Amino acid sequence: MPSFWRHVKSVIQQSKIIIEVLDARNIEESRNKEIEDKVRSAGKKLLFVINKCDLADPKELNRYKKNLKPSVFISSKNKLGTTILKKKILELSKGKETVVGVLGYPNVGKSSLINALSGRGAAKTSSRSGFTRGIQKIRVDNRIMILDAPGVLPYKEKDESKHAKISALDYSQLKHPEETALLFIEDNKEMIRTHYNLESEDGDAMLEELAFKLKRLLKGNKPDLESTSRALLKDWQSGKIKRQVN
Ligand SMILES: Nc1nc2c(ncn2[C@@H]2O[C@H](COP(=O)(O)OP(=O)(O)OP(=O)(O)O)[C@@H](O)[C@H]2O)c(=O)[nH]1
Ligand SMILES: [Mg+2]
Repeated sequence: MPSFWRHVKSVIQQSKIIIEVLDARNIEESRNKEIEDKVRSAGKKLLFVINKCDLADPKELNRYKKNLKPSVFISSKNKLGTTILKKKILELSKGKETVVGVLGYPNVGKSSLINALSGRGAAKTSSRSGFTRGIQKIRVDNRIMILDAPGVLPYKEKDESKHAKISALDYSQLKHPEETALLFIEDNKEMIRTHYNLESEDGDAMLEELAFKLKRLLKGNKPDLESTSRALLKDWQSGKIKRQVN
């Protein structure tokens, strides 16, 4: 069994409620059905927490608010929604003391969520002996204990473009940045055109135009498409580009 599955199993075993953290900009794609199945078959309660709502399109969020249940929408960055989340956890635990495991893809904001809930940096909380390496236990209040765990990808998923899009794979680690950036542009033309103020219609042309805008050029003033692709995905992953359409 790969080590990340050992973490997942251990977190599920120790918890009564599992929070699956999802990225508000890519809610569906950041769901890990393997984890959801494991949580359900272990008889534990599953709560969806949609994080990074400050970066998402409110209209799209409203659609999910109706359809994805139980769910809480938050921004760990702006500390919005954390009181509602605590209330929801206590509602699920029927007011009793409870242990909540936090799982999800890498980089969706699991640790940030825990910091926002506990009101302090999780980094200050040391891992306790007896726990699987990588899992941290953090007290939120007198009734809620939270387990932080490393991010997990679905077992057989090897989709670089998808992982880059949901920020699970860092822009600097991409093997095929240009291919990934072009797929990303194709799916998000309007958003990217607006953000960078581009005029081109076609995806390839947009990437070239962006290279000139960002002054990412090779000898002879040729556009450096690889470096431009990484720059675009960096801006996306670091939250500079919002989904909001005004
Ligand atoms: N804009 C915005 N950024 C956020 C939010 N929550 C987290 N981030 C950013 O997302 C990045 C990842 O956050 P982490 O909390 O480290 O994510 P994680 O899920 O614990 O990541 P791993 O431990 O690597 O799996 C950081 O750069 C955070 O600043 C949020 O609500 N809004
Ligand atoms: Mg973390």
